[in-house]
Amino acid sequence: MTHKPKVLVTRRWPAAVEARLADRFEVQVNKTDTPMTGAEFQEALSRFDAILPTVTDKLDAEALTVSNPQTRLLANYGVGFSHIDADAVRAHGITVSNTPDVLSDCTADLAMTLMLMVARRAGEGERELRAGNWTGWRPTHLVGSKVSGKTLGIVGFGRIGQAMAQRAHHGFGMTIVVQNRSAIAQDVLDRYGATQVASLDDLMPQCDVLSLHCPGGDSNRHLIDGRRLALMKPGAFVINTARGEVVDDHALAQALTSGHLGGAGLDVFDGEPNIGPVLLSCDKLVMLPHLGSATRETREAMGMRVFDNLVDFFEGRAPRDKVL
Ligand code: 8YV
Repeated sequence: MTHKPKVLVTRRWPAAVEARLADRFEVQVNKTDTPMTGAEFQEALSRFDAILPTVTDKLDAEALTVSNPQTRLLANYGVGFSHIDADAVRAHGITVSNTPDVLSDCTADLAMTLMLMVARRAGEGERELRAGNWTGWRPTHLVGSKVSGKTLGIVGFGRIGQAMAQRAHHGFGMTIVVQNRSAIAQDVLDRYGATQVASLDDLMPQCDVLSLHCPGGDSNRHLIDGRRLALMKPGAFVINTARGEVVDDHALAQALTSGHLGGAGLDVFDGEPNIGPVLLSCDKLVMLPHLGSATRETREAMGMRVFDNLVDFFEGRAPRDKVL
């Protein structure tokens, strides 16, 4: 690199990563702790060689309506990139990279957390105790469902889906059934004693727990809708650590309040951080504020992975995690 490329970090990152970036690049960090607006992105696209967005940065077609952008790379801090308009970046010839692998363990850990909290009614129990309403131990109090040995349906069998299968099958003796848009090699399925079904409609009736690990975006919007939820066994659970738009909130709330579903656990929301009132009133719902990758180790590793992609790109190679 002859000159230091100009790089925009759109939110505060772990200090160690900000320092590493500053060694190698001319870095500007948005320190306001509020997401940037579309107009701010349009301005940034004309000034920075690379922008390092997060899931809160809506780089939609409008934000990307610029002529001759200076920006050549969007090095996304995160694995999911459905907040970036693929057609618009292709039209500009902008490269996009993400941060796979480094967050699979922690995201799967959080999906397990939600599954266990929901099945064992931990959210209800905590709320009851804090409200001072616990009257003491009794045999029928907050009785949940056993998870060990049950059937887990996984939608999307990429790295995170497989990390979930690893935990659920080898740790909890769960039977794993998967649905994925392409065929999964038999030796990969065998690692988790998993079976792949042909369609989502085939998967739904088989699961005691359904866990989502597919991409978001328009093509998967409301993949889990009222019709599909009705195909699930009575008392089944739904866990979403993927993207909010994959689940139809109203259909989910309806399936919870009618008693058809036994519970649900959500880490992601359509239109987050705004949570639909329809969800807030559901008792059998555990909700977390998008914490999937939120550990010190993972957030640092994600930043280092972005750094590696930047170095690849500005040394003239394809970024190792190029997705567009
Ligand atoms: C991140 C995530 O926290 O990587 C993803 O796709 O959803 C989270 O792990 C977020 O995307 C950061 O941009």
